[in-house]
Amino acid sequence: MSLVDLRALAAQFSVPGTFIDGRAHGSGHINDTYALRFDQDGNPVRYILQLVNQAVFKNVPALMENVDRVTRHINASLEARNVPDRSRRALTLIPTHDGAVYHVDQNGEHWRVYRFIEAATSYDVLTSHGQAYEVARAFGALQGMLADLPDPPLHETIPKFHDGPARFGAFLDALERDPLNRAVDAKPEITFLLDHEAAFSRLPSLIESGVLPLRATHNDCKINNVMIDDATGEGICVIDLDTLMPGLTLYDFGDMVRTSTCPVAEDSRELDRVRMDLDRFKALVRGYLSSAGEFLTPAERAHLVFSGKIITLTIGARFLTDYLLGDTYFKIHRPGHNLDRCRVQFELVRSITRQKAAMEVVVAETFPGG
Ligand code: ADP
Ligand code: GN1
Ligand code: MG
Repeated sequence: MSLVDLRALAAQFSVPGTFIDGRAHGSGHINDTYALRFDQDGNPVRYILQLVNQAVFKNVPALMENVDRVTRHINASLEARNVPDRSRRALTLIPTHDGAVYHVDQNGEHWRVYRFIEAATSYDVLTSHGQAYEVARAFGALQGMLADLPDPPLHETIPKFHDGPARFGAFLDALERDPLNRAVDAKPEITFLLDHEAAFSRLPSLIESGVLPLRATHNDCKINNVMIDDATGEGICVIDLDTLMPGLTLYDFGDMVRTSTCPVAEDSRELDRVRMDLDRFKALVRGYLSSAGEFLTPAERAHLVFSGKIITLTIGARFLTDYLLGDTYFKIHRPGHNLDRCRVQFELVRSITRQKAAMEVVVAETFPGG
């Protein structure tokens, strides 16, 4: 995207000051994200400009209605409790000159602008146990704030997003079609996944039987979707609200386990360094308890360890499916990137399986009586 284009897009929004420049930003796999700078009374002030991925999100107006409602709700919740520094603790959409929360360009693409959360970092790999605590506390606090979101329920921005049988079925379809003849490069991963089919229906059947409640959840609780304050280390703001919709707290917690207990990146090629670190898991469970402990039901608590395994397995399955289909969903930055990502997930599933008993003890000790 050229500077001229970014300037023209930025001009659609009610941002005070004069456009200076803009550049690609962050490491998300889905949207195109840019950091823009504006001169405001001689000071450079940043904003986030995002192109929402329409191949992934089929109904962007419905998605933006969710984001608008939720960001207002969170801002109001912080205000009601007189929380200081609120503009860094909740995303804020900047409207267009017409008062809309997104701009549609001549190609029918949807753009939005957020205030930039400054003096905070989103990490792809955590650097301390304290950060695992903070990430979990922040996502749990978001779940808590969403508990009193008034009706109607949020739109489902991606149908069947965490539906295990649907994800497994999509993998089987891809395997059968194998359009690029790539299955031959992924034989061990394919076998591993086929061996784990039974796990995919466990949480959906507990939803169906009413054992696990659907709540408004984030659904993409990877660690780089939390901004961590550079000065205090606090998980100050949850971002990436595109998949906020009715879901399971367990899908959220599972993604925290997937992304914050492993000392190497999601796409690392150092498979021998991939493992679920029990001390990080302890910090994660404690952080989650501090904000979500009050509202989690015993059934939710009972499946916290399994959630880490099933989400890691499911996201590994999605990476493998995308690899087989030619990398059309997740952004990739090298050949074989999705297969590398898949391998890390499956290695992590093995590590979680090996440490299941010790992880259950951590949960039992952290949630006494739960
Ligand atoms: P994606 O869906 O592609 O992951 P995100 O909304 O997570 O898109 O944004 C990608 C990255 O951009 C984030 O991981 C974060 O580093 C950065 N980012 C997004 N929104 C903000 C914001 N309001 N302030 C600062 N950084 C942000
Ligand atoms: C995507 O958008 P991002 O990078 O935060 C994906 C998640 C996956 C994750 C894997 C809408 O998250 O579901 O778990 O990649 N988001 C969507 O890293 O599919
Ligand atoms: Mg993201």
